[in-house]
Amino acid sequence: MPKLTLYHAAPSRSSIVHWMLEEVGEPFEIQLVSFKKGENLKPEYLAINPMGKVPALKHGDTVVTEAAAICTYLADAFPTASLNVPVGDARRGDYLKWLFFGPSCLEPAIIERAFPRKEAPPRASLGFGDFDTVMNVLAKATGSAKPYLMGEEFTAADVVIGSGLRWGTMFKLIPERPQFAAYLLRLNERPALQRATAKDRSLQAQQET
Ligand SMILES: N[C@@H](CCC(=O)N[C@@H](CS)C(=O)NCC(=O)O)C(=O)O
Repeated sequence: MPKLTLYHAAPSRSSIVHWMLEEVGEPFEIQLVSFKKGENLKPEYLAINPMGKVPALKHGDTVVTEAAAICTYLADAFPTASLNVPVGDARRGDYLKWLFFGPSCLEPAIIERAFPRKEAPPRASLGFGDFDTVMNVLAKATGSAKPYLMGEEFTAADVVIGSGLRWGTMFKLIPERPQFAAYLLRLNERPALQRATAKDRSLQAQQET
């Protein structure tokens, strides 16, 4: 079995993958990358991710970067964990839509809210369109989630979208909507998320020493 290593800063966007790995349930190692010590910009790490960012995942000789891509990869690589919608299943289109919606719409909308530009580019030129539309689309999707985005089955799409919504809620960057609150409550009940969050707390102390 090829070894799984997560390059991680706790907590950060790599916490998305930490949660995903806990859901997958295969053994994995964590290699902490300290931003404070500049480890993400050292040649050894740039050889793994030339972007100088976490997360990165090593699976045997395969290296994957970009949180949503890693979640998609893990869900497909470990199908027995039932976290993907396989090729050939008609629901895969919707599943991939949510996996891409995370980094291409939800995250940029939140960042735009956190650091508004003096002059906002025209809506048509922004991939995420506008903040309110992103929130409305997600409120509709989470409001009709039964109980998850893809129905009864929890998938990698919930890890990606759920992480974005959790993060935006934590920093009060997204509006309070009953649909978001109910969906996040369901996600917070997942033992894998609870394990990853608890582990992140102790890792945070460790990585700065
Ligand atoms: N597009 C990347 C973004 C990763 C990212 O921005 N990671 C941050 C942590 S939240 C980072 O490594 N920051 C360190 C830096 O840029 O110096 C992804 O989705 O994985």
